[in-house]
Amino acid sequence: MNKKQFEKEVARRRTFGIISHPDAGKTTLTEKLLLYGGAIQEAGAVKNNKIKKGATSDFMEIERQRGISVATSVLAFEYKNIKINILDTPGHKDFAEDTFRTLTAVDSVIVVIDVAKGVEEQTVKLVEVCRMRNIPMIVFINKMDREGKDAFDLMDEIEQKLGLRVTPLSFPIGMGYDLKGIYNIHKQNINLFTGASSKDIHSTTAIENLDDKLLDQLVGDKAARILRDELELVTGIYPEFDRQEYLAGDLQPVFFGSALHNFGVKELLDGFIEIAPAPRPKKAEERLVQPNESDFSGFVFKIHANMDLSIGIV
Ligand SMILES: Nc1nc2c(ncn2[C@@H]2O[C@H](COP(=O)(O)OP(=O)(O)OP(=O)(O)O)[C@@H](O)[C@H]2O)c(=O)[nH]1
Ligand SMILES: [Mg+2]
Repeated sequence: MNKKQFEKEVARRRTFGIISHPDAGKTTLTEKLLLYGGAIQEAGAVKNNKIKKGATSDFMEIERQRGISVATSVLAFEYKNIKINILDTPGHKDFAEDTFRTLTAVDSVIVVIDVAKGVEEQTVKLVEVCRMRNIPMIVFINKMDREGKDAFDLMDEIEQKLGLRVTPLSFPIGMGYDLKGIYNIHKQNINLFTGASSKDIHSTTAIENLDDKLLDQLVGDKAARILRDELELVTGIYPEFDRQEYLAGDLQPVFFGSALHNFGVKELLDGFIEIAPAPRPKKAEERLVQPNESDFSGFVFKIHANMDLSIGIV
C-alpha cells in the first residue's frame, strides 16, 4: 500500500465508544448499528429475555446469564465506505475500570440516555471523563417508544447534570404510545414510526419545508402544529450545529430514537459518519504518535485471556 492509499485508509476509520448507565440500551443500539453494515442478519437478541438469547456483543457466558455487559466488546463494520469500530462498554460500576480504559482508545463517543430515566449516576461519571479529555460526544436519547420526559426538559437536564452544551439534530414527533416519527432537522425529512419489526430499515419521506402540507397529512394536524412550534423553539434556544465546536468537545448534537425498534438509528448513524473524527494523534509515553506514521502502531486497551481473540487494538 502506498502512502496515499494508507492515508486514505486511516481517514476512513471511525472508532467510537458507546457509554451510559446500565440498561440505557447500549448493547441494543450496537446491534442495530451492525445491521446497517450487514455485519449480522438479525438484531434484537437483547430484548426482554436476555438470558436465553445472547446478544451479539455480550458473548461471555456471565454476560448472557446476567443480561448485562461485563467487558467492552469491539465490533467492526463498513457503512458507506467508512470503516466503523464500535466499542460497546459495560455500564455497571463494578466494571467501570474497563470502560474508563476504553475511553482512552476511542476517537469519539455516543452517550445513551433513557428517555424515562434521564441522566443517571454512571453516565455523569463517564461523561465527566470525556469532558475532561475533550472527546467529541453525540447524545442519543433512547426508548422513545416509551413514555418519558419532555424533550426540552431532558435537554435541560443533560446540560445541567452533564455540563454539556447541546443542540438537537433530530426531533421526536410525540413519544411512547403517541410516537409518530422523527424529524431529521439536518436533512429536513420525516421518518414515520410504525412500530414494525426491529429488523426493518425504515424509509424516510422528505418534506420541502416545515410549511409543507405533506407534514399534516403524514402525522396529523395536531402533531404537525406541535412540531412546528417545537422546532421554532429549537431554533430560538439552541445553537446552530458547528462541526469544529463538536470536534473540540464544546458542542454535543442530540438524536432521538428507539434502539429496540431500530428507529432513529439510521439518522444517528448517518449523522455520525458525517461529523465524527477519524483517528487523531495519540499521546504515547515518549511522544505524540501521528495516525498516518508508516511504522506500525496501535493502542492496546485490553488483553483477553483464554480466547481466540487475544488483544484488542484499535
Ligand atoms: N422499550 C425499549 N426498550 C429498550 C430500548 N432499547 C433497549 N431496551 C431494553 O433495555 C434493556 C437494556 O438494554 P441493553 O442494550 O442490554 O442495555 P445496556 O446499556 O447495554 O446495559 P449494560 O450493558 O448492562 O450497561 C433491554 O431489556 C432492552 O430490550 C428501546 O428503545 N425501547
Ligand atoms: Mg450492554
